[in-house]
Amino acid sequence: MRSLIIGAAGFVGYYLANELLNNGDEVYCTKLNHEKIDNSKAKVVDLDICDAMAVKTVLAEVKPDAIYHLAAQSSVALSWKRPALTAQINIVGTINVLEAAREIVPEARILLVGSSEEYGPINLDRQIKEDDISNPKNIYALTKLSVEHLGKMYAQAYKMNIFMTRSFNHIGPRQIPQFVVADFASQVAKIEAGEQEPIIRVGNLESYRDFTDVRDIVCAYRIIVNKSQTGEVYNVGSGHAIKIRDILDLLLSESKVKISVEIDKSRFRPIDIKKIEANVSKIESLGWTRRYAIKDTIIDVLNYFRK
Ligand code: A2R
Repeated sequence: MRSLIIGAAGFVGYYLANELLNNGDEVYCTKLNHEKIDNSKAKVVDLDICDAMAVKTVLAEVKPDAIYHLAAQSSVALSWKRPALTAQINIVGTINVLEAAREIVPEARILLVGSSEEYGPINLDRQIKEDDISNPKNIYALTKLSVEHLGKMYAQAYKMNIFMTRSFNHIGPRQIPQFVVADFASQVAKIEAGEQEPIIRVGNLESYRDFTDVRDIVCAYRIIVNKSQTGEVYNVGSGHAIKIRDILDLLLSESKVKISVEIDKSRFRPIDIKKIEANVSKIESLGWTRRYAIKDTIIDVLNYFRK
């Protein structure tokens, strides 16, 4: 299978390229002009998805059997500051990918990656399912829900093979410290190295999130592309919510030095969700199971920042 990863220079793209190569795919990766791809076995092409003609040119050159569309403006914080840019990249960029695929590789199997953020501030005492209501409360989440609807619409209108995810928090080495586990782990590593005073600054520790190792996430993406029916949406997560405080406590217990904790209210989100946990029975029905214990992954992230 010839697979094209669009937006492969990001956090997930690195792991997805390895996952597909390890499973025998021929892998093409796109990146922005200023980015680098850390993989000698993948073929690399520059592509800005906001350029509709350039997307068509890449698809005509590569002729992929499968397209994994990861390219996005993926920061919630930046989506508030640059809403039009976020919509341009996430919505118009995805339309450019879908239109190019419709014209050039209409049989290709296409994955559009969405987010658990699409569900919004739910208040459930059970796991959330794909057919529960979405109520996005930030610009990023709204663009991702739009992408999901676009995918369903193209699948139905043009009989294309398109699958969507609502991916829950994923973590692993190489993630940037804008995300909570990487943020805490990088602070612990800096304190150990004497680069930060022995105080860790944190936001809301009382919420629960569903964390999964990024290597399990990309395995789910490969399985969806290979096995799913068109038009389907999948929760991709672990099915186990962890309290943010427990992640911090684990990292503090692993620290080589004594660290105190300071709550920084500026790190709180204006609208936050107390607890969100994925129901993953739909993705499991395709044969996917989690392989990585999340505590081991958290320690891997700490060791990554120590290096
Ligand atoms: O924003 P940058 O410079 O980090 O580049 C990101 C890239 N990207 C684009 N690629 C092509 N054309 C564009 N106009 C464009 N704008 C941004 O997409 C980055 O290299 C990549 C997305 O990777 P990350 O931001 O690291 O996201 P991650 O964690 O790999 O998540 C993959 C997907 C995204 O759709 C997320 O929204 C979703 O999973 O959670």
